[in-house]
Amino acid sequence: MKTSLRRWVVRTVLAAALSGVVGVLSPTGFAAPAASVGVQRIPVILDTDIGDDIDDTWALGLLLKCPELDLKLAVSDYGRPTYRTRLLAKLLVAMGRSDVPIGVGIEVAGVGGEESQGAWLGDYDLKTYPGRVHADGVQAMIDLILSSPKPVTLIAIGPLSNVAEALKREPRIAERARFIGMHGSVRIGYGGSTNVAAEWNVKCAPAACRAALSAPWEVTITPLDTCGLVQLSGSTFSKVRESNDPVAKTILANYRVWAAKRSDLAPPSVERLSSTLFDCVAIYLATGTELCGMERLPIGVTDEGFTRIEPGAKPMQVATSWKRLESFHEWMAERLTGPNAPASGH
Ligand SMILES: [Ca+2]
Repeated sequence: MKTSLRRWVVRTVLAAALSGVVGVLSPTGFAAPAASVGVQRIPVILDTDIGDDIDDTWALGLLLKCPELDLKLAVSDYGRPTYRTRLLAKLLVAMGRSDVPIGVGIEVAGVGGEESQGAWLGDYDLKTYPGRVHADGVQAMIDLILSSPKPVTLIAIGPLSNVAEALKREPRIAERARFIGMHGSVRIGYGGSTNVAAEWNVKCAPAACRAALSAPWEVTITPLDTCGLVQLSGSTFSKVRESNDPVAKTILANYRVWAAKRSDLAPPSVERLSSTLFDCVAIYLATGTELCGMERLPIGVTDEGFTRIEPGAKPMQVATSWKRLESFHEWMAERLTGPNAPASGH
């Protein structure tokens, strides 16, 4: 190797290492992502009930910080399509990713209530969104999955009305995608309780959840057993709170607005700790599973919204325990305050 070439290689590898894009250990010990050195990114669709609990907003930000993942489409789910899609749009603008196509999810009768991030959303006009807006978000999901050269990962972090509708319209999507969801309660309920619960995303639409979990795609879920234990506090929370990163700042601004409306869900001090960040675990599971204890379990869905281990039900990968929960908190804080993933196609 010529000296000049060798110098260039050394310089490039060093620069890559310093910017955290090759598989070197970062200061907190995590293998940094390898997105910019020819590693294939995973095409992702996010299906979200953003605008109710605040964890979807954290999860969206986290997804934009994962260079392994290439967000191709984000669709609002579980009704209130106008509010949720406007919120998605304004969040993506604030987070510096207004190139991401978004889709309007289906209306769900009877779903309404207060807009807990309405004070941040203001009178934002969806027409001003620079990216593409699909009026039929379900069809956009189907079209993307069927046309993608690589299998799509569908990350679903809400009740599954859109996903069930998509499977009904076009069952072949299950041959072309894998499903990762924040759903259920297998052995643990809310807040680490040993009473299993009819978890919200399942309970709101049990039939839709049953359709999604039993479809013939690879299914991975984080039930309350793992996602219900995630909460940033101490140094991991303050790292995000003190960050000047636009994604972190947008999350915190929305968190404060949301907490003022939702004192029933918000912790006592929003400046010291997060609420439970259920949905962020589904994002993590699209990148890897090493921090979780995974089990392959046959899971059935009852009409009341319980997820039971049921012989004969479809087996799926279930994150039933944490191997290293504190490492997950550190990973989240590091990602949320790190660089944005490149735009799609880069
Ligand atoms: Ca959610």
